[in-house]
Amino acid sequence: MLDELKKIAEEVKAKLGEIKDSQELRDLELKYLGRKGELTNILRGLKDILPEERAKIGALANEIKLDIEASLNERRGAAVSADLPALDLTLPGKKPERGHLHPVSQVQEQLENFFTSLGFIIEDGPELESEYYNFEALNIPADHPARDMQDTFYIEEKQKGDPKNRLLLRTQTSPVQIRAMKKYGAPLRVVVPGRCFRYEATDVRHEHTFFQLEGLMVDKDISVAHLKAVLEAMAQELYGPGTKVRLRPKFYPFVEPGFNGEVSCFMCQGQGCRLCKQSGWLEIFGAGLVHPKVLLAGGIDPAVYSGFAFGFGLDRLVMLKYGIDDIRLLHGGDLRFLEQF
Ligand code: FA5
Repeated sequence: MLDELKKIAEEVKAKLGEIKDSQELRDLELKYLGRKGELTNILRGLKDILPEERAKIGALANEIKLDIEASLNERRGAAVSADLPALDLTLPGKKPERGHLHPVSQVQEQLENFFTSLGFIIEDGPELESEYYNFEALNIPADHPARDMQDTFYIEEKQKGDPKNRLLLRTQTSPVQIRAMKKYGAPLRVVVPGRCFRYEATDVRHEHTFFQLEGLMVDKDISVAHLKAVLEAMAQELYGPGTKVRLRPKFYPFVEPGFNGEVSCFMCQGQGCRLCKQSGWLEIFGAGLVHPKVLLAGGIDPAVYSGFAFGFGLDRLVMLKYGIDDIRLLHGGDLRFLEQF
């Protein structure tokens, strides 16, 4: 038995030198000190040998066991580090992925900053709007043909009775003109960015869901000159100094007179190119002087106050800015597209 013990001690010593990782270390520990390990068996067998030999062999066996345990513990740290992959400090780090604002939000933010610098406040309105605010209050009665231009999604259960209670998805941000006038009175300077909806057959320039930005200024003696000055400053903020604005007559029931607003093409500086279809001008907004009936609906006396209003599609501005030829890409959710901005 003494020989056996010595043999075990020598074997363990030799094998410890060859250990490469913590798995091998665990195997070695089990082989000798495990429940059925070789040394454990010898210690268990001590009870069957003569008492005079038992003390001597027992002492040696215990000594060897403690020795092995100490050596195993000594090797443990090195074995665990061997498990870890080599650390290469020269490898490039992993860049955490970061999101960014949607291009429509970027342009919206730029315009909000611009208009607040001119003293405009920013107002929100409900996307689920009443028929009254979306149409009636804006001088578009139920039988008016202008409603055909802005067909929308109606909420079925809410189609009876007073138009103030009938609900639809708003087709424009203009209803917030009325809400803002009622809330703040005159004088007033407000811009309203927001989501709008129309019952459209979608194509490269039309979406059923898109964004507009509305502007409204009400004060004494407001004229088309004020409108043009503000729009020109905005166009220069968007497209650079030297950008010009031209207003051409267009009918909107809630303004009188009404205009189709164009800016000189920023690609060709008005010379004519593919973007402006050789005209030198880009059509970007609807505008006009607020109709007296609209001021009245907002609780403002048209004999004392006048105002201008404008509205444009933020998606279209983004399309122009980046040369995007299909509006449906903007809200299609394809990150390969969005990551370019
Ligand atoms: C209006 O919505 C008026 N409320 C604008 C206005 C405000 C005029 C204040 C006068 C005074 P219009 O229907 O033309 O007007 O739409 C304005 C802009 O919204 C369009 O020039 C376009 O840029 C955008 N737009 C309209 N329909 C869609 C659509 N289906 N998809 C994407 N953009 C659209």
